[in-house]
Amino acid sequence: FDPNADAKRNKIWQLMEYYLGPDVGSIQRGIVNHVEYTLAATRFSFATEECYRATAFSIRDRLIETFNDTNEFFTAKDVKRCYYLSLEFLLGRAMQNALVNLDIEPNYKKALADIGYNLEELYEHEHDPALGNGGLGRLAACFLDSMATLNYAVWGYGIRYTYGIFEQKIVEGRQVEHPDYWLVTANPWEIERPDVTYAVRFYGHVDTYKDDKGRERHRWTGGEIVQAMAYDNPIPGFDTYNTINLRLWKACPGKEFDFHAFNRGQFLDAVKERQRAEYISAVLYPNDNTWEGKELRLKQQYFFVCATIQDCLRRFKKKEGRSWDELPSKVCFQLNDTHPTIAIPEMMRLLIDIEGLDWDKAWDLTRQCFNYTNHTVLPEALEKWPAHLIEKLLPRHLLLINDINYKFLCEVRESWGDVGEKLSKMSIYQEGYEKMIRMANMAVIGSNKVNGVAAIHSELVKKDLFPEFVDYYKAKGQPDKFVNVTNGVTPRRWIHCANRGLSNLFSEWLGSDSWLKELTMLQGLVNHLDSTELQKQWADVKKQNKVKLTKWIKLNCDIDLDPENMLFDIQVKRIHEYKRQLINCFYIIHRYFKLKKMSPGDRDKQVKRACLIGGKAAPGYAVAKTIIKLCNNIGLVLNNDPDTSKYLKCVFMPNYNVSNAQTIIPASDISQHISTAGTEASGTSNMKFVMNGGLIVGTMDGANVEIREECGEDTMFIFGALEPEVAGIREKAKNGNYPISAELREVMDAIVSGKFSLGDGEAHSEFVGLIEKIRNNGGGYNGDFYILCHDFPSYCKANEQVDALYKDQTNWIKTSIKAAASMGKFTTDRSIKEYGQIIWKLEDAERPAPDQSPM
Ligand code: CR1
Repeated sequence: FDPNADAKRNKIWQLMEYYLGPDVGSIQRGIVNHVEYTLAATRFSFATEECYRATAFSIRDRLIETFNDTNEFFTAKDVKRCYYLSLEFLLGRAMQNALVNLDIEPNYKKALADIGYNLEELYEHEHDPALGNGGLGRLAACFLDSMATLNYAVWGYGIRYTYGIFEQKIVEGRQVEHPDYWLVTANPWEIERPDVTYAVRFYGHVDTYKDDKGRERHRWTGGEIVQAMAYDNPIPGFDTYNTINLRLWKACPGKEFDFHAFNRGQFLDAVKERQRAEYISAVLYPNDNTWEGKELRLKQQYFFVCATIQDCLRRFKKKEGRSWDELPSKVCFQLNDTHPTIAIPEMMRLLIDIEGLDWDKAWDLTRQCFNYTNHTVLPEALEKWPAHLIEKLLPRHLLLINDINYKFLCEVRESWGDVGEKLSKMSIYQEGYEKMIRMANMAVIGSNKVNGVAAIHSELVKKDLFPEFVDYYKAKGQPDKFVNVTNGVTPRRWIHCANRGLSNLFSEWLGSDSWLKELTMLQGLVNHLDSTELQKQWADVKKQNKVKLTKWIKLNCDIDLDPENMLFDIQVKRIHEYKRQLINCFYIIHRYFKLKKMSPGDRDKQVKRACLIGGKAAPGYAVAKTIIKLCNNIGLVLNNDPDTSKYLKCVFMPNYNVSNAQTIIPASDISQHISTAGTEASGTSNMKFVMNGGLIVGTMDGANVEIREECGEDTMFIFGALEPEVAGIREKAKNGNYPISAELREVMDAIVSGKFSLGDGEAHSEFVGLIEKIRNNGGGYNGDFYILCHDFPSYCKANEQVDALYKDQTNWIKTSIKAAASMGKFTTDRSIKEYGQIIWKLEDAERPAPDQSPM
């Protein structure tokens, strides 16, 4: 007890100028202070780059205040916490988002203008932090925004990769990968925590011993120790005083030193050996929706999960007098796909080996704390690790997995009898020459709730992936273990930051900006559908966005587009066969041929179209890289054809990422979401496009189905086989019953004849390979697994409907308004509310307005 505690506190209070003011003067003082004392730059002339960093630091100061106070509030209230475990967070740039959410953007703009800097220009100086591949990582980032906004006590946990997703350059039409060393300019947004570190062990062996109560215990020893060091990234909520955290771990050498090597005089070798530790958090694996069974990847998974669970249990135990029984009412974890599933045996290890709980108690707690989100049913994405690899790297975990599996299968046998076939499907082990650990089965067995990410996908998860589990849990009285939570996107970034013109329009016509927190309010726009003033403003906003993208394309691709007269048709997403960029290429070629055959007079009656494609291919995915080359070559042929280039252009936009997306998406008239039905779990850019006034050309897949339900079928150009039809079509096709339309034949023939190879022999043989695989479909062989040939004719029709509607501009604009106004469901605020209520059982933990007077 310190009798002077209050006096000391008061003194500290006086020393601190509490709460940095939001007024222009305070902001300017903050920035100039950082120029001088953080950057040590000269205060009378600092470059824009330095101004960006000083401004970022001054914003971070404000974030830290609300971050600290939010944490203190959560602790004082002892609220239940949820931890979102993900190997990917695709945050995108932070500056504008932070200013918007802290509600200080206008004052920063003024403060900077006054000293000669343009805020929008500063935004462009930020290196896009890209610690994710695609939809899964971006979803995690949108989720964080909504978790903070909804005042949930959630923290994200992941890895602070030194290299994010590679930068894509296009050289002679081909993807070239450049390492993304994003920390080169330092990261002013993070808070380094050298005092928050945990030891993580790899390899070694397991000893058994008897404790003082005579119980058999396990001790994992030996091997290598790596330290995980925390970096905090404050995530401010919108229109709230809450700021939550994304804690990312960096791998550092362990604290123990190899004295042996040192004594032998091999000091430098010893240091070199220790440096290998840093390799664990060096690089993000660049695969989207494909699993690569590399040992380093498994190391990454365990590394971040081990540090995370230790950190979360330490926080739980900090409050005195805790009983372990309280754990499920205070802590839960969400596994973002199976990537962090090793957390389940890790939790068991910590509870049993370290905390001394008995097995059954530990398993009971674990099962209540974990939840698992499935993001794909594609077989190539489902993680299966060789048991011997887990045994080598994590020997204690393999023992625990064996226990978990054995006890689970006993439970099943008890209630179901010996149902061999079903048991082998539910086992964590996939038997065979090489025994494999099925991470998805472990995630289901160790979780309280399992969810898919869109209605159609959640049904497929139950029907195709886990039917035995569904039956089993139903029989056990847990019919609601499998649930759906449809994805969303945050309107703060994807409308307010990306499309300020549209955001202002919404606020003006709806009478306030409350729609940013209650997106269903957009529906109010439908009342004004017939207002020519609204229609005109709507068209103007779209025009301006198209002009902006046209400039971007001129700068990055040196291609001229006509934003006044061309329909902008956009497909941006990872390049993957299931996403069918190829069917888009086929249609573009078909359209080109049609134009070529027309008289100039007829051409003039056609809708002019700019087909814009973008996305990265995994570096090891050869087919995807060939598709990029094909897009680029189609562009070269079309854009240089004097007969048609005015009517049809094709552009491959390089290095698609979050910040480019913020320019690309608002400029679309239509966007393409055309996966084979049943393959795209949800898609999230489909939502962003429609909110920004673009219409969808799409299949009945993923969230398209629900978007159509909300917006009306007249707002979407739907085509293609339905999910229940796909298997039958594949089967029929295999047996040789597979017509290819004359139009598609013409396109394929042209590709095979070399029309798009442009004298490049290597490209030519790759293109021919693509086509021949599809064409030779039959005779028991599924060369056209994604049924491009089947869906092509209806795809052409959908595209004709696009042209027909576009010719009627008034109707087009009204359709676009109606669709955007009906997107209320697709905010992550709705998704996260559902997670909070159905899965996490969290309470609202809104921090009250700060008390600015000294105590
Ligand atoms: C899905 O392919 C979905 C995102 C986010 C992806 C995409 O349709 O929108 O997840 N899945 O839920 C994935 O990356 C590993 O699986």
